[in-house]
Amino acid sequence: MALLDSIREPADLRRLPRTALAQAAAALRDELIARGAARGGHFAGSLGTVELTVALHYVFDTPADRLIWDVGHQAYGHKVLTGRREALARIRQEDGPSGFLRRSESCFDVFGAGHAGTSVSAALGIAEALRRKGDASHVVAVIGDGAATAGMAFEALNHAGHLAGEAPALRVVYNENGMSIAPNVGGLSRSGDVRGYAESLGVPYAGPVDGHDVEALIDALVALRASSGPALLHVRTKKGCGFAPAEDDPFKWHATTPFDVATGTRKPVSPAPPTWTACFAGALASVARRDPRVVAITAAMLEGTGLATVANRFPGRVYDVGIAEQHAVTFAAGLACEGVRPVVAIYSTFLQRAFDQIVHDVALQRLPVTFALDRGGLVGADGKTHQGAFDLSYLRCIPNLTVMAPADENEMRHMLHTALQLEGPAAFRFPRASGAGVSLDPSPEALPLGKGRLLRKGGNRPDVAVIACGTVARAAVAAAEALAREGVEVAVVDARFVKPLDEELVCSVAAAARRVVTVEEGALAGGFGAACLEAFDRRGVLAAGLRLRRLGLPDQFVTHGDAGKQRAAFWLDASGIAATCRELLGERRATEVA
Ligand SMILES: Cc1ncc(C[n+]2csc(CCOP(=O)(O)OP(=O)(O)O)c2C)c(N)n1
Ligand SMILES: [Mg+2]
Repeated sequence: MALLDSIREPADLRRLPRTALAQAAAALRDELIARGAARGGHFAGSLGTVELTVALHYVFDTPADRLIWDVGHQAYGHKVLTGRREALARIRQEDGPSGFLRRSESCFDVFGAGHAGTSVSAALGIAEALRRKGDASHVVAVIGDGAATAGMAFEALNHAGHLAGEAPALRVVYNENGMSIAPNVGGLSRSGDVRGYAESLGVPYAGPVDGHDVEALIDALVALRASSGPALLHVRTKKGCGFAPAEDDPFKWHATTPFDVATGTRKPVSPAPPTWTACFAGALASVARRDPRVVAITAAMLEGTGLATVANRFPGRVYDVGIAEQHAVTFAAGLACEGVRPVVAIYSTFLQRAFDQIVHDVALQRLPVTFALDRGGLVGADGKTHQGAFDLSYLRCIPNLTVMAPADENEMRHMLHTALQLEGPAAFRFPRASGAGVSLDPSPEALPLGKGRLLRKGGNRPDVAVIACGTVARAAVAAAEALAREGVEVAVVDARFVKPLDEELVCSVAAAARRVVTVEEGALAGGFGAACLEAFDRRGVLAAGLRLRRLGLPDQFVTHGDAGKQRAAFWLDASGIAATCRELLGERRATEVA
């Protein structure tokens, strides 16, 4: 029987002779390479932690001992060893396991993750709770050098060092591979003085140990387990270890689409218009060329935000601050104080981290910082931790902030330009998707502030008005065209601005049609439709008998799966919008909508 077949859970691994563990690690690596080739997903991170995963589950009595991975992208091997080997064939798909960690998925996933830098805080809390209960189980956090650039990791270690005397026995494994997704950044990364880092915070240090030497790892982890009080073990690994293309270019192989194992060639993807990300990068490069005050900031997502191409063209004008979204925002605020025009490019989901920095450091002082939120809306395979569901709600409530959502990539170019003309802060959000492929105006213009545009008039007396925010405007037009063929006249508004909302336009269109559907790819609670509802209320349109439906994301965390299918399930595609209009017109629900 193949070795991996005999390991259904970590207890099986612990029954193996120590001499069989290197072989178990080799089998695990082959498994991860085969799975990655077949399905894609996060890749190089988990190849680097293969021996560490085997050694951790061998030395610690999981799940009684609590093993807490940071982020989760490097824990695919952990998933294999904890009974999810077959399930991994469906990872990140609707019916399969998450690409990160979830308490609901396995008792071995002690703490859910997806965002970086949480493991040490969570582990310290768990260790303290166990101490209070008199439970002597061990608690181990595994954090990468990239994740450790997050402020929370410093805060947690600092706290652990302070508690050292009363000692909840927190163990931290610090996995240094020189990489975040891109090459890692930071003074600690440069100096490599992990000992100084730990000891200066009062946490005893051990290491460094070769993270691909199972024997050495086991010895080091046994010593770590025996330590009293907090302790940090420094492990050195190679990201992508054991798969040559990933070792050579771990940046490219952080995540992958399916590929050929023999050659490392990725399966071709069908041609599509440039992504929103690429269009944003192009727009940013052109404003950077014209305006020397413009700089850009990323929090460890150089490639994901498209800023890598801008950095190549404009060396010294792009800052990668590490996984430090809070710092990114306040750093930008500081730059803006002195006349620099920073563009902060952060995914919708990660900017959640920096809410108070946006409020207290940027908006309150009206500093002209531009926020470009990529991955606004449904993100597909990354799932619950990464959905761009909340940005419109969490930005809309902040005074002084202009909030925009482009319907297509041409409009986004104008919005970036508009934001950079303003005296105060502004944000715009766009989705994880290919662009619409529209042609781009030769030079961007400043859009009139707080003005939407009527995309379709729907005759003199429309039957329904659809007021759309962002990319759903295109689906709204398609819905209106379908309804026109049925003799229903639909007006369509592209709101452009969530704030200041074009109240004049939305209220006049609503008053004329008396039936309104608002559409947004974001949380309904506090989002764009809620902004319209407030305007309708304030201006008496509601009281005059408006019939209103708001389409958006419900009050739940949306899991991983196909974003297109999810869009349809939430009625955010053309047929869902059309069906909602028919419903408002008193017809029965269209049967074609699931
Ligand atoms: C708050 C937050 N920002 C950004 C990311 C995106 N991200 C996922 S993994 C990763 C790099 C993590 O580096 P490290 O912990 O060293 O793991 P490695 O990939 O080197 O194994 C980043 C930036 C995230 N998950 N969370
Ligand atoms: Mg790393």
